[in-house]
Amino acid sequence: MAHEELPIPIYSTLDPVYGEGSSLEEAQLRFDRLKSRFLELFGHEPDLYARSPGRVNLIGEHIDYEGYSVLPMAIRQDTIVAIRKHGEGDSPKVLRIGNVSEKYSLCTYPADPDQEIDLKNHKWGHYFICGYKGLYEFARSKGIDIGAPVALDVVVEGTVPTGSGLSSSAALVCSATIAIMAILDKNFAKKEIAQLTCECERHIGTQSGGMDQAISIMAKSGFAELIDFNPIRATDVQLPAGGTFVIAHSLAESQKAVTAATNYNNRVVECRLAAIVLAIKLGMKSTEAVSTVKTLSDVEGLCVSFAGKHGSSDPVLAVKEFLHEEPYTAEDIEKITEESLVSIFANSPTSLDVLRAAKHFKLFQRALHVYSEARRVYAFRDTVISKLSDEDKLKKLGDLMNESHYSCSVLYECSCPELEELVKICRDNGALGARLTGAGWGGCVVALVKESIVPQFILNLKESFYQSRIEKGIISKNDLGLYVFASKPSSGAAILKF
Ligand code: NG1
Ligand code: MG
Repeated sequence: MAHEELPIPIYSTLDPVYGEGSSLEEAQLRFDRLKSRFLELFGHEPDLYARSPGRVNLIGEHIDYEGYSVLPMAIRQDTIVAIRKHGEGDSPKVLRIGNVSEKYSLCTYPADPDQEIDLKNHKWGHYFICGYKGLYEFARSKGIDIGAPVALDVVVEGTVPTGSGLSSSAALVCSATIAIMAILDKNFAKKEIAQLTCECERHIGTQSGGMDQAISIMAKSGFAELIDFNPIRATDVQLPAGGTFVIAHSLAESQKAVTAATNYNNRVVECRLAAIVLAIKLGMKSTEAVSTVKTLSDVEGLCVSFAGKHGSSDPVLAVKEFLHEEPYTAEDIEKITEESLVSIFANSPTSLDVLRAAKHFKLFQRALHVYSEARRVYAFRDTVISKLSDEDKLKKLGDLMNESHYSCSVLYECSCPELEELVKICRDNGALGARLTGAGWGGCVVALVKESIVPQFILNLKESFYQSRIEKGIISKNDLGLYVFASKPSSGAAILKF
């Protein structure tokens, strides 16, 4: 059976997830701490645990929500959720969500899957509620009885750095969803959980694609995955020997849930507008384009038939022919769509926030990024499976990563000065390729480095990038290992019952 059809694995020991030796001992300590925190907060032990990893995206940035495939791998850092269910008769029916870290105070919510999430008042516990709502919505839509809501006690512990582009949010949403599913005695196919967690994380107000949840749920140890959407599917990608991915934090934190209207959601809206304008220019009626075209991948078919006349099936050609580089004003676009932007996005409050905040829209640049980045993902996969030597493969993968970064930085404008500095330092110190990873505007860089130079490479990064930040007191020397580390592809979500 394809692995996306399988349910989430259930283990009774830690080693299938955390391996042996020091990493197993470290994991044991985390579970011990989680259990004592649970006892301290709620006076009981948890019934079970669920864990889900963060991820690093190797290539394919800001294209998942446009329907294009991406190529991430899971990292060993993960989020663990400990959970206990109350009896049906117990009252009051509340969800109490605690954390091992003192940074995150106890959050309490009603045990009501229909509650609205208060977006104006952002709390860390909201991510748990995304999973909670998502699971009930999924069960309802499939006619599956998961019983009446009961009170739940929960404690979370996580090692994925937040706001770093490594998907701490998806790790929390996925581990929460799986923990709730398991405590209700259910288990669904991975592809169903990947789909429902992707949809439910949107309750937080970002119009995200499904990459993070898909990889967190479906990852396999030792492989990166090519993730396709509609329907969600994961194909193992075995990376060439001799190369290692090093992850380094720029120390600029990107608070996506808070900056959505000008950053993340803004780009989603720009892509939608680019897609509608392209569809109209390619001959679709404006009313039809506005009502049916949702993503740039929706218009690829039209682009191909246009480009076919030129002997090439590249949507980039259509972008260059029909969109202009100068930013579009709302009025420019409305002349083409024959409908106001406010009415096009009337059903999406978060898009209306974008319209209020935007001065203009860079349709040409955003569309060019998306179509060219989508191509690079396949070029990356084709390189991996090609007959080239491992050395040549690594060089080519590095080049593709560099091109991806350029496109993110110049066309998509989701970089920042700290990321630019760190990417340059990586390349100057021998990385075959380096790029921002995840949404950007802060967070991490991923660099492809020859295995033989990894220790020296990390030392050089510490000297050229982190040392001055340690001296300024921005980070402590003891925490360096949290900010720069080599990573191997790790395994996906699991349920743990001891
Ligand atoms: P981050 O912000 O790195 O978790 C986000 C989106 C992804 C994808 C990337 C950009 C969420 C949950 N995730 O990731 O779906 O669009 O940005 O490629 O919003
Ligand atoms: Mg996230």
